[in-house]
Amino acid sequence: MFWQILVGVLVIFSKFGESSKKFPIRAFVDSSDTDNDSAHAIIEMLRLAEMLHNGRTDVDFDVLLGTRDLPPMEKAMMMWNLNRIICDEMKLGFMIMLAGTTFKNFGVYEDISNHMQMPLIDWESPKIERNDKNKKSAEIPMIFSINPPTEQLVIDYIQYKGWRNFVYIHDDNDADRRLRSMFSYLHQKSPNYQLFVENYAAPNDEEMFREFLNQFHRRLSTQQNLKTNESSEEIDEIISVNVVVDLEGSYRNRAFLRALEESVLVKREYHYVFSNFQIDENDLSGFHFSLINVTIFQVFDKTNKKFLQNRAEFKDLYRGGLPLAENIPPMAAFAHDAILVAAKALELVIEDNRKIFDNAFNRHQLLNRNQKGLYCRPHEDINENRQFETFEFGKTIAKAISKVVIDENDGTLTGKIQFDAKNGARKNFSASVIEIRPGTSSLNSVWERFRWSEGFGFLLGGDNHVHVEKKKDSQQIRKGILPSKPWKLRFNVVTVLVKPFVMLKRRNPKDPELKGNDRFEGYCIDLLNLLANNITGFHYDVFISEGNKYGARQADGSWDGMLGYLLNETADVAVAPLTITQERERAVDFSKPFMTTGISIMIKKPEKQEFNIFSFMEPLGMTIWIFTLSSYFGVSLTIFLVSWFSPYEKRIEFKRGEFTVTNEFTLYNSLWFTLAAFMQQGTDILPRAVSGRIASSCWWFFTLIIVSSYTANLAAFLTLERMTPPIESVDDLANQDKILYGVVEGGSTAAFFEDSIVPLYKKMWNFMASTHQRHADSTSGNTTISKTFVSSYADGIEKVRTSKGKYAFLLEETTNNYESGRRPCDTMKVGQNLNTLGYGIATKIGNPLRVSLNLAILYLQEKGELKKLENKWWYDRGQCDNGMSDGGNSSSLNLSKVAGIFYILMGGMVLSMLTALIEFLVRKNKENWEKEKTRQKNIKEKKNRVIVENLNRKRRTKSEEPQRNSSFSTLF
Ligand code: CWD
Repeated sequence: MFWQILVGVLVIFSKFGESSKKFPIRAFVDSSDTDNDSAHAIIEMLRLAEMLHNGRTDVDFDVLLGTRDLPPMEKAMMMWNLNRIICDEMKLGFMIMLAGTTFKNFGVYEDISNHMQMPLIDWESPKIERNDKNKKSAEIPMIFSINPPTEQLVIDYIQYKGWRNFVYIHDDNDADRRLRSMFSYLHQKSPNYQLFVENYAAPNDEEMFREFLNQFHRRLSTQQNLKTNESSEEIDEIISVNVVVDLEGSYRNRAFLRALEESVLVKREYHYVFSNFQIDENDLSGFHFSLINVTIFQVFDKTNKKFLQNRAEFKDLYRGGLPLAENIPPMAAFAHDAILVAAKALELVIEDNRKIFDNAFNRHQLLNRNQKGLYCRPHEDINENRQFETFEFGKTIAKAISKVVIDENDGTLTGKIQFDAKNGARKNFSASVIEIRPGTSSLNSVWERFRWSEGFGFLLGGDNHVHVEKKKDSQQIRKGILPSKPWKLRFNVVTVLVKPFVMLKRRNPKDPELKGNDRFEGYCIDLLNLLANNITGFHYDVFISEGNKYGARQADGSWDGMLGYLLNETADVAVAPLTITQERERAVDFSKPFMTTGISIMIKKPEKQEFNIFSFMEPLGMTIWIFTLSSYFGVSLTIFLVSWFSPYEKRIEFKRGEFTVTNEFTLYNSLWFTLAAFMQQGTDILPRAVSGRIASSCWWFFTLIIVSSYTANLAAFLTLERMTPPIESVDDLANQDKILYGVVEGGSTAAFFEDSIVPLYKKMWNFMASTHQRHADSTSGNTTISKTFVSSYADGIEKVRTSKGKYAFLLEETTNNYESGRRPCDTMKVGQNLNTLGYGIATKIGNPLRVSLNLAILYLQEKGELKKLENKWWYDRGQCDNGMSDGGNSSSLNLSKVAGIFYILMGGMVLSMLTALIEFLVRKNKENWEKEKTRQKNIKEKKNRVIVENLNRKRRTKSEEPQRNSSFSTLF
């Protein structure tokens, strides 16, 4: 290897050292319009071709390739900048200019080339014929295109396919001319062939291609639907849409192809023809073509032996230099051939006149009419007196280029190269046509290649060329895959009955029996409808999986349920809440998820808080009330006792002329004082002794806390209808054993817990298994714990409803939410989901329908259709008020909760009035009694007085009988 490299290097050095002629040519490589890889590959291929030529021993000159990288240029300044760059290069002198022009910069190259008579070999744009009025028809063109024009090929292809109309998507730049050229060729060839074209200009910004295609496809779909509705006979005809994409530059073509891949509503009947030689097979990798027919044209033959050998040598020589691009874009192949054409043209010039360039060089510096270099803008040059001079040898070289005929044997990569002497376009070239269409029996698309040769048309085996119109497609229709006439086929869709995904429609017994797909309704049924609207040919019959089984792997490796149907090809598609799991993914293909969910907990809704007229008491528990009441009496008694004992509590009062010792804190007053304090009121008596004050302060502090706690709780309690669930998260559930929980036996939820490595879920699985086990033992009469695993979701939900809050069920959120919104509205979801799951549509591995399903699902998702469906089946039809009571806003404080305080108030008032009455009566009674007592007393006194008077009288009468009277008076 070392020797090889050494020899190679020596060859190159010896060539430089030789005094052989070196003819400078200049390539302008624009990396702003191509990606970096492409620019790199172009430079590499230019160098490769230079080496190929310079390695030839049968010519005595080398080409000296100089490459000039063009920096990105602002559109407005492009003309000026590019012109300056090219002219600067020209001052150094070169004999042929090479460039990959674009529509934007072609004018600059064209001007310089024509005015300076500098031949330009263009590797990018197919020859663009200008209406140059100054140009005489016999004049040799200065510009030659390696990239062949495809107008004839496109027309031959259209005729070969028998298309009568096509859509032309173009860049707008040169579309008219190209179309004219196509139709003039068609007219020449088949004057009676009727061909209609519809024009669309592609957006300038490649980022907009996707949006453009979406709109385009939507429009075509509408047109197609209208056509199909107009005539039912047309149903047997494929209404194909043929699109010729004519974009400039590999970058735009590739971007378009990418957008096409991402575009929704792409249908199988669309046929896209990329009419430029801009797309390489490598660009197609990763593109499935499961829905779309694509045709590309190719002139680059990568299998060219000479090229491969040359490339291998080049690799060795340049090891350590530029890394070789793996992917050679077609433009790089054209650039490669441009060098070979330039070299061949120079060879022809020398062959014609060996001495022509003898005086054209001074120490490898090109002289133009004996002056160094070429000047585009002599007036700006240092030598202002210099005349404007065209390139002395330009016309000669251009003439030689027009005569060049080289092919693969000369090392070309794009076949035979020859130019039209009138306009410099390539002629007599051959191309491969690669037709790619969706596979009918597998995911792999079908590739078909055939050759086309200019002037001959399509070559099918030997030299037979085909001008016949294509026969009708007679492909076999096979079940389970997209057929060539899609509407002939009905797909079998398997599903399961699960609310609200798929349900049997209810009907009146009098109504006729429902048949086929009409028997079902639900989210999945609506989804299928949407899919059918978006995927052409997707017509289906729904059936239910036996035993309503989703699909689980059996001990022998086989699958039951829906997966089983897919695998034995009874069903083509499974549309159901089927979780995408890695185990299932190994057995079938899943679409992108159409819904995401997760395992969640379902519990019985806790009883709603009942309010009564004494609800205002509920902020404090009954024990607190009892303790408070006891404290009230206890504190009152304490205050009474300490006041009674304490001498400081006694007051000395002067009343009615005498001193008395009093204590205000009687038992009655003590009770009144503590009550007033509890009610946050004051009284006119306050303790004076320290002991009484201590007791009072403690009571005040106690009442402060109790009353503020009560106030705080009261607001929250009375304004919220609390339904505090016994558990609020999975941790709550796992860390208790009062409430049992379970899953569906053998389901994907059970598998989640069983296979989980998360300690919490493992613990839950063990709990479920152990409680279930204990149930099994209960048959022997040991335990009565109920069964935790259930056999269906319906059983699990029923169990939650009937277990009085002692059973929680773990199931997917979708069902949980649905059931929580259904009558009797007695279940609810608590906590976050335990995981994230996706439901996907399953197809048998390799079924190309998957790609269409993916696109359609993403489309429906992006348009919000899936969300709409979810709302329709979950929330719009909900039967529960989710906490909002019929009577209005539950958070308002209504009378029913606080009526008790009004009753107490009224009771208090009535009691007070009664008390007042009693007080009045008691008082009255007392007064009457006292009056009576006084009257009695008076009567008694009166009686006594009468007796005394009688006595006195008697005495007096005696004393009037002198002795008796005086003795009576002495007695008193
Ligand atoms: N499945 C489930 O396990 N729980 C559910 O609530 C519903 Cl709707 C379905 C089945 C699961 N998705 C599976 O694919 O096995």
